Amino acid sequence: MRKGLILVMVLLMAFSMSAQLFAGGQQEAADDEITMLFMPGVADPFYYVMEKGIVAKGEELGVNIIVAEFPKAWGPEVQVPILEATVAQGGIDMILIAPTAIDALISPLKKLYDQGIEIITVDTYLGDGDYSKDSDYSFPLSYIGSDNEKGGREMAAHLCEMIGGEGKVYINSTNPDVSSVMGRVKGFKEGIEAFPEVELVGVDYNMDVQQKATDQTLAALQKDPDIAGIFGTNLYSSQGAYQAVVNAGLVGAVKIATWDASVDIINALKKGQIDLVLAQKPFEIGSLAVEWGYKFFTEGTEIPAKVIPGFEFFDSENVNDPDMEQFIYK
Ligand code: T6T
Repeated sequence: MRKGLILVMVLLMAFSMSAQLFAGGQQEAADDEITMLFMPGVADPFYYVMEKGIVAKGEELGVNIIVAEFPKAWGPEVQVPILEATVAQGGIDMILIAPTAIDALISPLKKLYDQGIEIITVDTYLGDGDYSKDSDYSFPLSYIGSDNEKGGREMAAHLCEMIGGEGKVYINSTNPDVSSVMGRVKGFKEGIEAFPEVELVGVDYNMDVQQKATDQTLAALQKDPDIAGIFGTNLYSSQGAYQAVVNAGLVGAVKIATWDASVDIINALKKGQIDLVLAQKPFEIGSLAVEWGYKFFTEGTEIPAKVIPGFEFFDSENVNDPDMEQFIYK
């Protein structure tokens, strides 16, 4: 049924292209245009850069891009109403969405999929992210985003080395039910296993509220004054955590490894308030999502179940390198 629909779309596009040639290259009729909706996770620099990648690729390929209102806070209760209201306006062929929870988005997205709308999840995924196996969340075409577990493992190795292979470490994270940060925490825990003298004293969840991340990190530092290393798993966790270390007067004494390259975080790295930053590639993630979606509609190409762009590390040695500038979320 759905395959039939795609075939009709491919045929329509082919017909429209040949009609254009015949008519001397006139503009394609608007109703043949592919329309994709971008539904970000929250209003933050990471998703603003992803939007840029989506819009740029959309312009290049002639895909009509609709960008939903950016949710002001993290969570399905904010994201789902925006998603449903935007889709209700009609005309959407594909949704590129960062689901704000692994479970709560399954049913709302399945409903839209059953109406004939294709889904790609970007940055975060549903369930365990394996859309190739039979499950109630196998309907998205692909997950396009970072390998968070790998990043978590690498952050752990770097942080453990920075603290000399021994001591207490602490994690500040966003929500316990979001695939991206779940993967980062899991990878980090796996990574520190190689360092038997390193002890993880706790993980706090700030629900993507920076002030809460600061308060939690300060409390953790009061409880365990000998914490030697901190891992911030996303932008607001990282900004909140390093701020706590600054407020506590512990810059230099506590090593900080952070995820996401906001301008604030990079400036803190330049000032020596942060030691290591993992930069994801939100522009590339967005651009790839549009490109794969376009190929799916126009050529019937099967999209790989996972498309994983890499990431980059900033440290004090390369932070002023002009080649690294492109990885700052601006
Ligand atoms: O770290 C990114 C994103 O990958 C994550 O899923 C949610 O937080 C960010 O948007 C940064 O704030």
